[in-house]
Amino acid sequence: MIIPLLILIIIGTLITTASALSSLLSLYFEIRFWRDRKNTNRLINDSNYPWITVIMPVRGLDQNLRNNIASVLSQDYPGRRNYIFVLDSEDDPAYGIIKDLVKEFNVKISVLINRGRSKGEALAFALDHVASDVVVFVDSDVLVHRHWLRDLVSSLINGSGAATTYRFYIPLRRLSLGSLLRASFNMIGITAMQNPVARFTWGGSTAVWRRILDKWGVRDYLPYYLSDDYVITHFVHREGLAIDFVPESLVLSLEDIDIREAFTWSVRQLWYVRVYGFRGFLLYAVSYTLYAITLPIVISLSIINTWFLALGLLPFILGVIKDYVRISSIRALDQFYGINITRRYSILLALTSILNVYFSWLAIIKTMFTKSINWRGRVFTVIDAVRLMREKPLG
Ligand SMILES: Nc1nc2c(ncn2[C@@H]2O[C@H](COP(=O)(O)OP(=O)(O)OP(=O)(O)O)[C@@H](O)[C@H]2O)c(=O)[nH]1
Ligand SMILES: [Mg+2]
Repeated sequence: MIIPLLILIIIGTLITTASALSSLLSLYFEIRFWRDRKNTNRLINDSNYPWITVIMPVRGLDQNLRNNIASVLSQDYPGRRNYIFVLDSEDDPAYGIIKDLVKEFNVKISVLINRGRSKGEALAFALDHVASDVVVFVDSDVLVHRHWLRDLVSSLINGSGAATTYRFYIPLRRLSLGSLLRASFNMIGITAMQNPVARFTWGGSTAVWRRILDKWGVRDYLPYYLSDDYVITHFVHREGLAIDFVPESLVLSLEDIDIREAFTWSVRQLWYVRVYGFRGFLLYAVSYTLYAITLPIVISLSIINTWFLALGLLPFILGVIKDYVRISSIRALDQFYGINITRRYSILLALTSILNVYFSWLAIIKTMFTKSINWRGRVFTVIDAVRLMREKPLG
């Protein structure tokens, strides 16, 4: 009886100490990231900004579509810029909205129709119509500020191969637990962006030199992958150039969502990671399992000594502080963030990180058994994704 109890205490202490230490390290890295970040963007002469083409694939009506598109078009960018919107059909409900909206802007805009089967096919089609030095990919569900393009492209001028950023979710009309959980879950992407090893060119907002896309024939690969992020990241690495993370260009996604939809959404996000980056998925699964089992372990051990409870709660408290530091740093980047992300929302979102440990863990478990996803009305299975990938393996 004594020996099994002793083993339980030792294992329990090791697990709780590991998760307390790892959350302490995360907090340290978070503080260091925001403290050491340098912004050299505003020093570049206006005449150095290259000619760019912004490509937005669109399928369906995003909740804030009109404002999102208007923000992407209303840019304070010193160089020449074109836009390409690419839809799958004139019957798409977004088509009329885009056609109407673009009349209000005095820039060169093409609205193209590609009768394709995926986002990748739409992007490949749009790339056939690009002649500029830089391509900027942007999703229809993001709201940006006026310097978004300038800040992204500045990073390319400073020497990176691609400049990327990430999204931050805020509710559009009403705050709900679903919105908070999705927003909290989504923040793992910002963690990945802060680390050069885990960083990827996020398709929702990335600028890349066209010569890299042309040299490696990226256009020909895109239709074979459900994740454009995966393809472009691969080829920027092949080129030997850095992918830079530009927090100044963070985008906001204004959407309302309930818990059930937020869960399905999270499973879909993890499903891409499982299919295209299995090692990353495993790492994610192990670290969330560690966090998730900490609480039941310390609750059992607290029968012996209540200090175990204090040790076990530490990772959760540190997690809340880390998220609050992150959100406050984002709010301080620009008025755009300070106004749209309220203080009340920041506090609630940081607190949601506790629930998110279990939400993410359940989503990871569900993803392991998910054979197909539904992405904007299209169903894709693991078999489809793997078959497609094998037809055109990344060289
Ligand atoms: N033309 C076209 N556009 C698509 C298709 N599927 C998605 N899109 C667009 O591609 C972009 C990304 O789609 P989302 O559904 O926002 O993707 P997501 O799951 O949020 O993933 P992230 O890329 O991480 O934001 C949006 O601009 C969509 O409108 C498609 O089949 N055809
Ligand atoms: Mg999106």
